[in-house]
Amino acid sequence: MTVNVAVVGATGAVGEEFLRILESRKFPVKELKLLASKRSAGKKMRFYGCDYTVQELTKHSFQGIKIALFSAGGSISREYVPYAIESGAVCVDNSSAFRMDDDVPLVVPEVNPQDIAKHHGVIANPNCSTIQLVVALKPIHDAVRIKRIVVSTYQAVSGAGLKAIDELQKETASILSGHEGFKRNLFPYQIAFNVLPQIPQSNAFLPNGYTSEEMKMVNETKKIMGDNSIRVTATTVRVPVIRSHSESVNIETERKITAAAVKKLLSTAPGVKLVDDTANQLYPLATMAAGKDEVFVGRIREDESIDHGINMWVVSDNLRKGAALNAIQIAEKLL
Ligand code: NAP
Ligand code: 3JN
Repeated sequence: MTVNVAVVGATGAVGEEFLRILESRKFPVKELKLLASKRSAGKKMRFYGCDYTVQELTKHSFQGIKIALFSAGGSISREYVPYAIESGAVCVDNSSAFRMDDDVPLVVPEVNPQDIAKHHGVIANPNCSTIQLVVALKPIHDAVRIKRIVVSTYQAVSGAGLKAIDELQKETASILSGHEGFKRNLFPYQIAFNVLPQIPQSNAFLPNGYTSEEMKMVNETKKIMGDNSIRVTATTVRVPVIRSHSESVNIETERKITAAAVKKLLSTAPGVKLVDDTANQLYPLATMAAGKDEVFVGRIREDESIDHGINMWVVSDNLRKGAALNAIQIAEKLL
């Protein structure tokens, strides 16, 4: 069976990845519709060696569409997902617009595939930092129950879109060539050769002092794991890396689990690639995960400051498993 597919936000960092993954996974596309803003209408994008013309998104864009992959931000999803559903499409939405709605499944296929069936026309794709965290932690939670998670992220600039990649590249080149006065458009401070403890870059801080990215990780982790009792705290940080988010993760479990047992569990866990050979200086890297599908886990060791604690290092390509791949895996399960 082949189906008509629409990609909303096709010209963006996630949109471009959607096309690559639809193609490489041979998703059964009958007709493909590429949608973006008026600015990009008429632009050509390649799919299976052919040129496809980007069209302006309107409320009439979804006639005949079976699967709509949304990745153009929350306000676009809030406005256009209802039109897509009305036209008979099932939407997989990459934005935070519906993630915490009770009647919208928030799905990572390795963790809670059973929730897909509960959808009413829209399935939410979690935040990239949450996805890689829960893929790594679900097998441990199932084995010994996780009581508390403390996570700090090191997030690539591509998480903030194509303009952010451009700003890092241009600012780096400008600094290296000795020019002064580079004009930033996106990040509040220099991102080249720097580390910014603020994500997103605008309107980030909430009354509790956390950023919205941090609270997404807290709330989404509980919803996907189906366990509100897990305590989660997060610090999200932008680093001058183009692709792949890295995370330092500390967990406290109800029952004791050794580092060796965690390695054994994760060596066969779905979607996980264990890279943990410290004798040979082998551990996950952003460069290792970029362009790959798996969540890479390593540096697994017992937290010697508490009775039942584990530390680990978790890395994944934020545009693939963190966004486009996870959404397409959901769509595959839908079909
Ligand atoms: P991006 O590179 O800035 O691309 C934004 C895309 O949205 C472009 O295709 C843009 O089209 C389109 N767009 C903007 N305004 C539009 C409008 N009025 N009507 C139609 N299309 C419009 O951003 P990105 O990194 O791809 O991310 C896009 C969204 O995906 C984010 O805002 C977020 O909601 C979601 N996202 C989720 C995750 C995750 O963690 N799961 C990760 C990254 C992003 P033009 O070319 O016409 O401007
Ligand atoms: O900054 C990152 O690394 C991830 C960013 C994700 C993002 C960016 C803009 C809007 C989101 C998201 O997925 O939560 C959103 C949003 O839809 O709220």
